[in-house]
Amino acid sequence: MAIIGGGPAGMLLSEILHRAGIESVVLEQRSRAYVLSRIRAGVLEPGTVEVLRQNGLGERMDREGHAHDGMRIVWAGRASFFIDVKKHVGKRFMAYGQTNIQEDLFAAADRRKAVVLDEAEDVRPVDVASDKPHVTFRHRGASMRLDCDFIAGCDGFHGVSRRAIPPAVLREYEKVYPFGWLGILSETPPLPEIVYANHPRGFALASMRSPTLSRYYIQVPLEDNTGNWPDERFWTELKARYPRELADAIVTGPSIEKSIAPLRSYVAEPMRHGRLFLAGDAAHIVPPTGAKGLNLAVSDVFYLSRALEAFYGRGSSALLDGYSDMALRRVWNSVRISWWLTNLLHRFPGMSEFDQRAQEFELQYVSSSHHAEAALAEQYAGMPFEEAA
Ligand code: FAS
Ligand code: PHB
Repeated sequence: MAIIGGGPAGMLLSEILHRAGIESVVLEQRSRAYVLSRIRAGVLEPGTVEVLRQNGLGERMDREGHAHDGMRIVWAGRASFFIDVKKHVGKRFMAYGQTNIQEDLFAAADRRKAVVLDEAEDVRPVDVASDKPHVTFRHRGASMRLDCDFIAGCDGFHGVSRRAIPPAVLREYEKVYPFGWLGILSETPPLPEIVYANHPRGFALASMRSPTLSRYYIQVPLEDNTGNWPDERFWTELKARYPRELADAIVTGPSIEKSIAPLRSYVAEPMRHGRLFLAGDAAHIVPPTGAKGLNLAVSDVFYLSRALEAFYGRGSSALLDGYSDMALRRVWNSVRISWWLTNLLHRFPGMSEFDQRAQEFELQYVSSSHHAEAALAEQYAGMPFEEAA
């Protein structure tokens, strides 16, 4: 198995395949330090938590992660409401940073002396539609070729794998949002809950990485940049978007990371072409409003690894043949809820007062209807993985 990309999708796939006795080589274009420097996701669905535990990656997560019963939404300065995932779904989700998961995956790979080639250059999947695909690349100045049975494209949105699917075959669906999220990390005690805010000044989110590490976001215009946001201005704006009692509870401090992520929804179909299988951001991108990006990478890897185990273990290619459709059913479900939450919680340029009030009364409905809350709780927790037929 050739795995292009050493982010969460690629490294998790390599780990799970190893535990099934299936060999893989991971080709990562960046250094390990660079991969670990990226601050990204923070919320794990119960399904993701189980996959990590089942594959020997749960010990530190269970020790350092923070289990949550649900998340809170505040809007228009009103009293907040709590989406009680535990009450409606019977499960809790986990706040545990993607960086920690990446560290845990690298540590597991080192323990098993995995073949992970960092700083692999000019990686190219070749003959993916044949039954003898291979990957060419340069590593430490030498030109290399890796012959393999299958190629997993785990190289993210800007990777090379998706481009190996012929344009006549590839179908792309995209929506670009007219704003981004300015995120900061600060060594301050976080609010006790994950709190989303819809405010006329724009969206805000309070989250955490540990009892001493907070993660906050505010919606900013697409053309904005971090240079416009000294810490003082960020904290003032963040507090302005929360009701007084929550704003007063936010502990401020120097930022240790500050970045702006653009928001887009994107899905590439199919997620398979010949012996190339896409997984994670290589196939789909969601606005982080629903905390789905990393979780979808895990569900893709769960389905793909199960299919590969059936192929190598029982000679059955049925799950490989069904991989794309099965993964896409879960992808589109997450893409839809992420799009819905993004529309519900953000202030769009050109939005009228009517639009703002309509948003607020949709929130009013979700906060007052057991059925609406249950539907949102089920989606936020993530739909159960499909059984193998
Ligand atoms: P990744 O992009 O993480 O990893 C792909 C890897 O492939 C990278 O290491 C890259 O260097 C490598 N690669 C790329 N091209 C290559 C090539 N040609 N050859 C070899 N290697 C190559 N999700 C959330 O749930 N919540 C969030 O708050 C959140 N914030 C985000 C902020 C940003 C700025 C970004 C970009 C994403 C964010 N996400 C968030 C989504 C994110 O967590 C992804 O869903 C997750 O990283 C997906 O993992 P992978 O599919 O492994 O892709
Ligand atoms: C995070 O903790 O980074 C986070 C939490 C919830 C989201 C997105 C990001 O919806």
